[in-house]
Amino acid sequence: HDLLAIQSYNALEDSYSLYPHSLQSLDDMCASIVRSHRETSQYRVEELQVLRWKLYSREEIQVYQSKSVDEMWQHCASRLTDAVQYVVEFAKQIPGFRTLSQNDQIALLKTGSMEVVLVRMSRFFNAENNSVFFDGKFAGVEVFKSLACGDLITAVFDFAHGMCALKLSEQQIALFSALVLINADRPCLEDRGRVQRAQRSLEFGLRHILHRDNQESLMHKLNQRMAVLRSLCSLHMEKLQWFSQHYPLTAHILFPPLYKELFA
Ligand code: CLR
Repeated sequence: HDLLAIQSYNALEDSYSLYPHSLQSLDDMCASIVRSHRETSQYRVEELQVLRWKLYSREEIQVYQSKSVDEMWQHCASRLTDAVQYVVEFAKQIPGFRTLSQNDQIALLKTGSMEVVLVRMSRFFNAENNSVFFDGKFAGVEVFKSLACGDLITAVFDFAHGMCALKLSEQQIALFSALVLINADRPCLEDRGRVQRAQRSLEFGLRHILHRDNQESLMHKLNQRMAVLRSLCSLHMEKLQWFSQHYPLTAHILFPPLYKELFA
């Protein structure tokens, strides 16, 4: 698997973080996840804040809209793949992830990496004018017109809007992202028990920071968001199948290998 190069990283003994016994180790686990999130999130929130005024002009939107379907798909698939690569980096640093078998790591990434990209999208989203940071400027839904999957784009933008409304802190986003990835309900897991133990300690961690922030009611809302994420990702897979049927050559030859490996 070109995907992970998992073999190359240092399999540290991290069982202590799998079973946080004390408040101290729970704090440590949360801190390390927050650090990994920060290191792999491409842009800091403050940086994105100052870029908010950068919107695409009429002419620039025209350029995107006049691209052919397969040209625009190829472009977006490669942007998405960049984002997925950072999520893979993040995953590798989650306590407990690297102690899973390679098969289980890949199974979790196949279903979870796109979901985490969508969670992260809320950081790159301006809910005031419904635009997302894409290729260096903020883009509305119209920029993605030539993909010919308006329903998916609308659903993705709605999701980002809903996430923004929760006004999550970076710590909360980090723990939530980890929990989206480490999910014992995913298909094709060899050692479900191990994933479940990791999931439980992450849940514990998220509860802990929500409690500290006095926002325990968010837990329920975040669980609801998880259900929406699943439906978005199956819609993404449906669109990808549609695209591969109509443009088999682009999908086969020009899509990034990682994109194919995870989603095809
Ligand atoms: C998500 C957060 C990442 C940075 C990032 C990179 C690419 C962006 C993505 C974010 C959000 C979703 C996005 C994507 C490029 C194309 C995709 C705007 C901001 C849209 C929804 C089109 C999807 C088309 C597929 C069906 C191919 O850290």
